[in-house]
Amino acid sequence: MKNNNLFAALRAAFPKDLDAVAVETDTGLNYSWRDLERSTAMLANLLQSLDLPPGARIAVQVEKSVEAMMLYLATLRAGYVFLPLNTAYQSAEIEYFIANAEPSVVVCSKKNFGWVSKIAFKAGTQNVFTLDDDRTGSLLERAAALPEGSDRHEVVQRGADDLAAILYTSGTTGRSKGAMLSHGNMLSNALVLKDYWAWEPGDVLIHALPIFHVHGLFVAIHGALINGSKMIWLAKFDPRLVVQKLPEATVFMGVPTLYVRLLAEPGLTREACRHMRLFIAGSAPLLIETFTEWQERTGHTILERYGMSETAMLTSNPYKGERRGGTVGFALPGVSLRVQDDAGQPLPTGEIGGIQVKGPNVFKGYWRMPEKTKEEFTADGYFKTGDVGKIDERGYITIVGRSKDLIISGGYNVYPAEIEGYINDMSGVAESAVIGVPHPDFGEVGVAIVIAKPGAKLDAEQIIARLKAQLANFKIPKRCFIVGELPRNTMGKVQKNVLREQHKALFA
Ligand code: MCA
Ligand code: AMP
Repeated sequence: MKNNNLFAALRAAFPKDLDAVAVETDTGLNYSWRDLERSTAMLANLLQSLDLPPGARIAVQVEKSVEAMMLYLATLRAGYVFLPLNTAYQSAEIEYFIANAEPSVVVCSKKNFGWVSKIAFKAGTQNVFTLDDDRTGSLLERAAALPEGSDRHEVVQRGADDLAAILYTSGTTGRSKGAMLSHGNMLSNALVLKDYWAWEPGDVLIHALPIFHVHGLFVAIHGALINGSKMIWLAKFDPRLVVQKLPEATVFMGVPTLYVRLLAEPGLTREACRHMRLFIAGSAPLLIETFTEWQERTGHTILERYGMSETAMLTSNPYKGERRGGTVGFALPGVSLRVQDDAGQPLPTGEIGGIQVKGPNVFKGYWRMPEKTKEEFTADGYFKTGDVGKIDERGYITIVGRSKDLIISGGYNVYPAEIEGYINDMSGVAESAVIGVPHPDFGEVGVAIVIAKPGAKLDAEQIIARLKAQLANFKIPKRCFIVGELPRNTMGKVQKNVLREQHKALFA
């Protein structure tokens, strides 16, 4: 029987020479394909030795490292479900994810072990480990202590519909939802992109993104591995280092903020990019100014694509044809994409409406939220993305906005409802509105507008400081204003568009 485990497909693409370098790091440490094979086998054996139930979730909140990637691959290999968590998340956020996902294993950093393990034990998780930053009792140390032969492991049999990962994505109302992605979802997307972006032998990817979201974890890692390509691995995005490494690479992927910061590097020249084949951008809108300036500076045209946690990649500008700035290109092969009006009727070419999608890449639903899942799909099986856009006569798709109240800041999603909830819980606050405004570095950032209760005195800086103590840093509004009232329409609804207009030049 064919094994549909995603890892089996990635493993099959490893080059013949297993001693060649698979991952080169910025610390000078290199990992061969054999290292990937052996370490993932050991970690998979270790996970299996824990006697976990089928479908067990492995929740991981660790700094980016090659070992963290190996843990991801080992989880696939052993047939469990990977649950990556942003390192910026603080205790309330982690508490929610762990209570909701009920992982059998939690892996965290040494510095967070105290509070994370407390949360995990409280939620009934018996297995809490560090990865490798604390040699005693860490997962890697345990794996190394396994009996001889533990570096061999037969990839566990999985079906295409079996779960491979859960990615939490926030909702416009209520708490985060876990998007369930299967082995088949991810493999189909990886194979389509290999072809669409014309990956070729000898390609080398600069990996500079975090590995707890779709872009860095799936698009970048699967892209390189399924092509047997080497990765130049940066633990943290450093524009100078990226420019230095460009002559050794052929492919780069980044959110728009990475491109903006690279353009500020004097070393970014045509000469530095001479060896490069492809620059790919996504996760947030790429400004036409960035697109054009990049073309002028480097001679390369950035290829913009569009995706979501629930669907992986949906559309892409073409590799060979015209890459049109301001558009996200065409629906990928196998992806059906349509634009509908609010009444659920298809719209003619060029008209703006809700983007809906269907395809082998579309997720299996939200973890333990069947009702929510049902709401987000149409009767004929299309997923409602919450993005608003149009398709032109040549088939290019443009995203013009979002029907979901969402801010995308430096490629990270921030849900105003979540931040407003925290502000509204503070004493003396009557209500608040969090809006996104343009920002030269992050594309968009949050700004909080707060109304005090009668007689209460509020301090904007204190509100920001309190949020910082509770929430992931990228969610913190960059500015806070205390005002007398919020603009409302005749229905009494806060007019966020009016607030956005008022504050649009704040960071100009
Ligand atoms: C950091 N800060 C931010 C952000 N990142 N503020 C707003 N938005 C952000 N994204 C703030 C911190 O709170 C801190 O503020 C200060 O900046 C410095 O923090 P630091 O961590 O040092 O920042 P950095 O290292 O410069 O990070 C910026 C970054 C990072 C490199 C652009 O945000 C990043 O890696 N973004 C990529 C996100 C990504 O991979 N998204 C893909 C999602 P203070 O000093 O006040 O505390 S996948 C997706 O969207 C879909 C599926 C798709 O299509 O790909
Ligand atoms: P996430 O929840 O992190 O998966 O974010 C997915 C959202 O990011 C999408 O629904 C879009 O709103 C946005 N997005 C991703 N790629 C692009 C892009 N190239 N242009 C505009 N928005 C994008």
